[in-house]
Amino acid sequence: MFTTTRTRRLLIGSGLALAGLLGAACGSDSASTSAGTNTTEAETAGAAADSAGDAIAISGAWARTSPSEVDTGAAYMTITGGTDDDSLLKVEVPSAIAGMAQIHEMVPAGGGTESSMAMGSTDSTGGDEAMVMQEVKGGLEIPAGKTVELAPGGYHVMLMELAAPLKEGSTFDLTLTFDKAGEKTVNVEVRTEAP
Ligand SMILES: [Cu+2]
Repeated sequence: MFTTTRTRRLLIGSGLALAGLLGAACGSDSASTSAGTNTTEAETAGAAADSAGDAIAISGAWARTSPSEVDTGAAYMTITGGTDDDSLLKVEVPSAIAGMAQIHEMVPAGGGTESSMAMGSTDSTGGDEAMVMQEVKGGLEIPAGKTVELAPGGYHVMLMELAAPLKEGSTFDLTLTFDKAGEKTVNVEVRTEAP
């Protein structure tokens, strides 16, 4: 799964025009095959922001199965900005799934943040570097035309007070509220690893 994540990050780094490619790649794991196809689209990167009505897009939403001994879980997705800069203000989860949801980010331990929590080994990213997670305050920025990944080891939607363990193959809705785009509902699939 890290191969996929890294590939996507490389793609993201190479230009605004990739927003479309990433959108097209959602649902299958074809991002790795699109690396060589962006040459011509890159030329139109400047025009991408001009296309009227480009809405924020959310793809690949999934949540990791949760062990029965914890009452927290995490959900991930890819958010691609629309025509305007926007920000994700809050995430809501049905009470039948969890008591509350927060937007979190992973930061290196010892980063000087006061409100961070130590990360449990169940969500380890596999590295030796100690990471802690903290709530993203004031909204998660989604710049116009840029793609923001919520992925293991980075930003995620923290599900707290789970009503029951997240079982593989089940699904639930999350409601995302953006500053400008308003409310968007995404269906989240529970999986053991990234799609
Ligand atoms: Cu978290």
